[in-house]
Amino acid sequence: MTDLTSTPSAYTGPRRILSGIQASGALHLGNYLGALKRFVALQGEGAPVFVFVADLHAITVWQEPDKLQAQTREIAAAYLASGLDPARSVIFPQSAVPAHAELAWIFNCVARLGWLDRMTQFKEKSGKHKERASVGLYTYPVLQAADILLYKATEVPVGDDQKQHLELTRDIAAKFNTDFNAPGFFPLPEPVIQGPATRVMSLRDGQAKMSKSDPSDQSRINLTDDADAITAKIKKARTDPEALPETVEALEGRPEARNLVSIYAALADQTPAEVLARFGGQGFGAFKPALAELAVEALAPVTAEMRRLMADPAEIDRALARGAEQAAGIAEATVAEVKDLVGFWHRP
Ligand code: AQP
Repeated sequence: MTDLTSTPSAYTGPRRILSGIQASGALHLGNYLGALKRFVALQGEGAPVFVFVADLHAITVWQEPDKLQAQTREIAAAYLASGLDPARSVIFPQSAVPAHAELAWIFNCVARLGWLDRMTQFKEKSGKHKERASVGLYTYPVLQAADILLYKATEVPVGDDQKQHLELTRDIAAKFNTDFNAPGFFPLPEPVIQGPATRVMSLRDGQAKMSKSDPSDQSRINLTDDADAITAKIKKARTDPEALPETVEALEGRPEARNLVSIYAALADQTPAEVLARFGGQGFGAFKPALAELAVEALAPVTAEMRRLMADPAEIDRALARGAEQAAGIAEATVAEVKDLVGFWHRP
């Protein structure tokens, strides 16, 4: 990667927070703790929060056309049910703001092939048959850079897996500002990767990320799981035979134990040290039921509210339409400035 981003940002605009989740449905505990719960916390931070449903990103892998709209509404329902307030935050579907695709094209001409070649997520997602992957899957991080920079976002709350993409966004911003002699035009956004659950791991393998594409449903807690399913999955979660240690350092080399302690901490708004102060010395026979109870308590209201919203999507659609209009106003202004900088023709 180039070292463009080591240059301090000359951007002087206001703070803006932005993030999104793909419209591929199937939200899990990793998305809830690593993304949703944190978006809601940031809502009170004094900077506007933009949260979109990434349906353009979703189609980088095949999506059934008759399901995509419902999946988009489902993510929006998760936003609302988790506590995002459409009166305070801008919630919108990515495809409803055409400027995302427009800026992504211009960024495709700024980003270098070598930069994209290094993206580990493409390698993981395309697997052994990369020649069969869509071109969109390859340029996915360029669209992500457009999503962020259209709104001149300064902070992007994401899970640990998105760190490399954020670095690419910063490189694209820095190169654009340099190439078009516009110092400080785009900010160099900061990834906000904080809290005990930036990387929630699979319940079956403490070395693998909890992910919707894991073939084992036992590996994850879905936001659609009921109390019995959540309890059963936590009970069956892989662990080691030792009792929980007294200190965080002693979790070293025990990935499954670390994962369950981190999940507990994130759900209870505690630090892992606080969790171990209570459970250190106890076995998983005591810890797992406590964790299951906490997970059910935290997720049941979100799941119930999502179901209510999905049963009558008018409320979701109103929030999305309002958000799309607000987002488009800002995005179109940025694209107009970008076109001027690039030198495109415009009506005299
Ligand atoms: N396991 C995780 N722990 C913490 N955060 C996570 N995120 C995803 N998995 C975890 C965060 O959730 C946000 C939205 O993710 P996404 O749906 O846009 O895409 P993703 O990261 O590709 O989600 P999955 O489940 O991991 O999908 P697959 O299986 O397709 O790869 C992001 O902020 C992400 O960091």
